Amino acid sequence: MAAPAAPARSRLVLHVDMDAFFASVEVLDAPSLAGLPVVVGGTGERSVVASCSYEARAFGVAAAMSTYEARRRCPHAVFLPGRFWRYSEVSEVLHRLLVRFSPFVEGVGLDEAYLDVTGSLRRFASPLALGRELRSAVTGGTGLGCSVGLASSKLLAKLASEAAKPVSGRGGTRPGKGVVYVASDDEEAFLWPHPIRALPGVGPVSARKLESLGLSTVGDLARVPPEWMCRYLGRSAGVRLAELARCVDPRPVIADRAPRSIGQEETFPRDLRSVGDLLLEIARLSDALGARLGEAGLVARTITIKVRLADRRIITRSRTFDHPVRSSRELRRAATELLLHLAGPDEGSGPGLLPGDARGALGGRAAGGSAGREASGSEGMLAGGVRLLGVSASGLEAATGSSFQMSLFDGEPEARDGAKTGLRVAQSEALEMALSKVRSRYGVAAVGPTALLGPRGLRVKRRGESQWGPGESRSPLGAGESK
Ligand code: TTP
Ligand code: MG
Repeated sequence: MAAPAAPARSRLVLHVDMDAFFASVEVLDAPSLAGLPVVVGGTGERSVVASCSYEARAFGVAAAMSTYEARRRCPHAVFLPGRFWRYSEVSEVLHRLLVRFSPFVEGVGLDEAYLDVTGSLRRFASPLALGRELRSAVTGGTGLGCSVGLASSKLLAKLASEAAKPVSGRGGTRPGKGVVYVASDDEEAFLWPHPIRALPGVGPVSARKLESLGLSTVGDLARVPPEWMCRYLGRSAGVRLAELARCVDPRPVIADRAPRSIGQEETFPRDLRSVGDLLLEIARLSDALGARLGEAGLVARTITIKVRLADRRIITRSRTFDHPVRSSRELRRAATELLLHLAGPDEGSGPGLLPGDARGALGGRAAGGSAGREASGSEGMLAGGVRLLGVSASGLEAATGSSFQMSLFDGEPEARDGAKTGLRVAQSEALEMALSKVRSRYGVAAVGPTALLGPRGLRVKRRGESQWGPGESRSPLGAGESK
């Protein structure tokens, strides 16, 4: 599925590429090969090398070289025919690891992928820290080495991962940097010394043409007027190369299997009848959902609540926002509005039915546009009891700095005061980040909104908890609290 990633400029793209992939898998499965020159490819007369270990590269062996030539250069290498099924198996493991770092993963071949990690960056101290963690996760999960590049575009991220590779030469093999991050201020200094063949779309024919004109590096290309390139290469190739040479590469990361929606739901051991209880559950579910969106680096445009009544009818209600939503607080407010709308006009104002902060969060506003499958009329629909409650987020996008700024405190008094809003936004972002760090260290129950504080501490929703019905002994409200 094609899913939109973050808009250009503000993006952080990560490129990961396995080191000597086929050859490394062979070494992994036969450890006695470690440290030896290993060549994987066809063994026939007209065959070529598909992959070779860095030890083989030290003898001048390279991918796409004829096997005959590889044997001549390194006769003592171990030549193997390759096991494609096994490489696919490892590739699948790699993909499963990568989606933990971003929902926007675009696989390229078996051993490389681009990730839009713009939103995920919030969980890490820096782009380099993110890259290092991903690299050690890949190595830990597959037993294989990989190289990682990070930059604002696919072009630069790929070149950065190449710059992170191990190095082989006459003197032997030495480890590479492993992770290279190209900051936006360093893009030209990094890109321009590369040969023009480093740019996608520059094949041997174009390269020869440009080299015959005295242009050998990307920097040389960047210095000639774009019209000049169009004259020699044709309009579309000329414009494209002129842009790439100036570090302009807006190609998006097209996610292979990005989620359409993320949701939390819970089936209760006893049907809930009080709006107060339902709102507490909404708070728990929204809190858990906000944490999951944050972990995935996503924001959402549409919030949906799902209610299964005691008679098993299902009702859904959703609201679509014109700004992205991510914080637990905003999710909770939207879900609360939707639930109260279902509960009927009197429910939101009756004394004692709502926790004080839930009433405050509503700010007297009515629920926005709603849609969904209707069980029957909506007045007092929940009075017969609620068996299951769910909150989900769809219309997902990668979170960017600006999407957070627009989403927070919208419609609240502080939002009208520009200076104050900026400060609150920064404070809130710092708070969300701190919460996420505390939770990753001490567990999901370590911190949460005061509304979830019960006599036994925080009653947070854990992922997957009660998804298919409650356990025997657990009450979501704690013993004796359920009405
Ligand atoms: P690459 O990533 O280009 O090469 P590599 O992983 O072997 O080495 P490195 O990335 O460290 O430079 O290709 C990935 C795999 O794709 C490679 O292991 C074998 C396969 N492949 C082919 O089958 N034919 C080819 O012509 C090439 C280049 C690769
Ligand atoms: Mg590779």
